Amino acid sequence: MIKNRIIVCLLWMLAVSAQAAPQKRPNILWIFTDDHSHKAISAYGSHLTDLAPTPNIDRIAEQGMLFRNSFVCNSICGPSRAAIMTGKHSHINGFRSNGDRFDGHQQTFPRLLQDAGYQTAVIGKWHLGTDPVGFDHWEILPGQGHYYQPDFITAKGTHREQGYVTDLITDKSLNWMKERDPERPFMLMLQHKAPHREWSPAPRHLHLFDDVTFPEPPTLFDDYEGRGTAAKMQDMTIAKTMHPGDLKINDVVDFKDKNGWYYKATKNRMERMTEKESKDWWAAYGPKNKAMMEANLSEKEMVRWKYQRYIKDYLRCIRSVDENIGRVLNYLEESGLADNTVVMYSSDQSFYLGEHGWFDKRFMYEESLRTPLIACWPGHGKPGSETDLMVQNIDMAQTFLEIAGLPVPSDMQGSSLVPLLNGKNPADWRESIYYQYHQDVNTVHHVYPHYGIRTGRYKLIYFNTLDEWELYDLEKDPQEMTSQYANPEYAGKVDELKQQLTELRAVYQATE
Ligand code: SGN
Ligand code: CA
Repeated sequence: MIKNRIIVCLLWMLAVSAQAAPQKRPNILWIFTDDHSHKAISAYGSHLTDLAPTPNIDRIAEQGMLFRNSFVCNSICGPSRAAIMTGKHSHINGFRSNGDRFDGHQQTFPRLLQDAGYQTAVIGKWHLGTDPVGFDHWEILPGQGHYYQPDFITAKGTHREQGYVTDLITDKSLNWMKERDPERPFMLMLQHKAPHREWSPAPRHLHLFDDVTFPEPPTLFDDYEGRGTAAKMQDMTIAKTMHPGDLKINDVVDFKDKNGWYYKATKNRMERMTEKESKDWWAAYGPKNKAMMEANLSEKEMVRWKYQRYIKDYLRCIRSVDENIGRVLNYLEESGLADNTVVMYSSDQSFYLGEHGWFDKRFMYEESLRTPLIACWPGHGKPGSETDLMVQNIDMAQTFLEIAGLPVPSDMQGSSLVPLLNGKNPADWRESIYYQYHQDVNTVHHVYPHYGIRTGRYKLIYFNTLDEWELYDLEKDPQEMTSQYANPEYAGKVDELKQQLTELRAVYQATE
C-alpha cells in the first residue's frame, strides 16, 4: 500500500515537472543588425572605440561572452540570414545570392522551436523574398526597408508608420514581448535595418560627431597591387562608388542624369521625411556641403572628406541601435525576464569601414568574412569572458535548439556553441572554416564569386570564374595586402590548404 502511494506520488511529481518544464526553458532574444562592423562595437575594441563607444551592446559582453573569431559562410544579407535560419551553407539551403527566394517550408530553427511550444516572432529586416514561416508573429520591412516613416509588412498587408526605423522596430519588439503569453518561452528575432547603406541617421543624431575627426584606416588608399583581378575590378570604393545620395551632397551635386536609380533611391528617402526632418537634415548637411564645395579639394582630400562623412553617418546610425538595445536590456531587467533570457547580438556580416578604400562586404577578406557575435546566457559561463575559437553563422540554429533543450537534426552543418557558452574549450573544435560567395559578378559592386578556407593563420581563396588563387599569411600580413600564392616559400602550405579545402568541400557537399 505504502509502496503504491510512493509510486503514485513519484508519478505525480514527474507529471508536474514535465508540465512545468516548458516554462523554465530560456527565452531567446536574437538582436541582429545589417552590415555592422565588429570594429564599430567598443567591446571588440578598435580605432573607433574611444570616439564612438557602444555602451549598451557592451553590456551584453560584460554579462556574457564575446566571440573574437566569428565568421559568416557567405558575406551578403539574404544568404547570411538563410544560413542562420537553416544551419546550412548556401548551396544546401538554396539561398545563394540576394534576390533569391527563401524556401521557408524547409527545416528552420524557428519552425522547430515553434513546434516545441516556443512563441516565435520576427520584427524588422527580413530580406528573404518570401513571407516568414514558423513565426507566431511577424512584421517585416519590405526588402531593404526605409529609414524614415518606413513601411512594414504583416500577414494583412503593407502599412507606413511614423518615426525612425530603429526606434520603431524596438517599440514593436517591446510591445510584442509585453503582450505575448507569459506562460510560454519565446524566441524573438529583433532585426534592424541600420546601419545599412545609405546610412541615414535618426534626426536626433544629425549633429553627433560634428566636432570629431575619425582616424583613417591605414589601407584607405590601397592600390590593390599584391592581389588579383577581383580586388582590382570591384566597384565598392569610397572614392568612386559612393554616390551623392550616400554622401548627402545632393544639394550641391546634381546627379539626376548620371544614374536614374541612385536618384530614385535618394528621392524616395527625401520624400519620406516630414517637413521638419527635411529642414533639420539640410540644416545639418547643407552648410558642410557648401564648405566642401568651396574648399576645392584635391582628389585625395575628397576621399578623406567622403570617408569622414561616411563613417560619421554610419556611426550615427549605430548610436540609435545602441540606445535602443539599452531600452531592450532595461526592459528585460525591469520585467524580471533577464534571468531566463539568452540575449545574442550579431549582424548579417561585418563591413568595410574604409579598409582597402572600400565600403560594402562580399569578399572573403577579414573585414567582411567576420561578423560580430556577443552572447549572454545568465548562469552559464563566466560574465565578461571571451573565446578565440572559430565560430560561424551556420552554428546558430544548432545553438538555439540546444539552448531550448531540443534535439539537433543531423543534417544541420554547424556546431552548437552551447559548450563554449558554458565556458568549455572542446578539444575537437573545428580548426578551419569554409566560405563561398556565389553572387554573379555582374551585379551591384562587381565582386567575382569565390570560395576558400580560413585556418587560424592562413587563408586560401579560389576565384573560380577567374581561375585565380590567393593565399594570405594572416600572422605576417593581417591586412591581407600581399597574396603569397606564387611565393615558392609557401608552396608546401598551398598544397596542404588545397587538400584541406577539398576535404571541407566534401564535408559540406559543395560541388559548385
Ligand atoms: C543595395 C545597396 C548595395 C548593397 C546591397 C546588398 N545599394 O543594393 O550597396 O551591397 O543592397 O546589401 S543601395 O544604393 O541601394 O543602398 S544587403 O545588406 O542587402 O546584402
Ligand atoms: Ca547586410
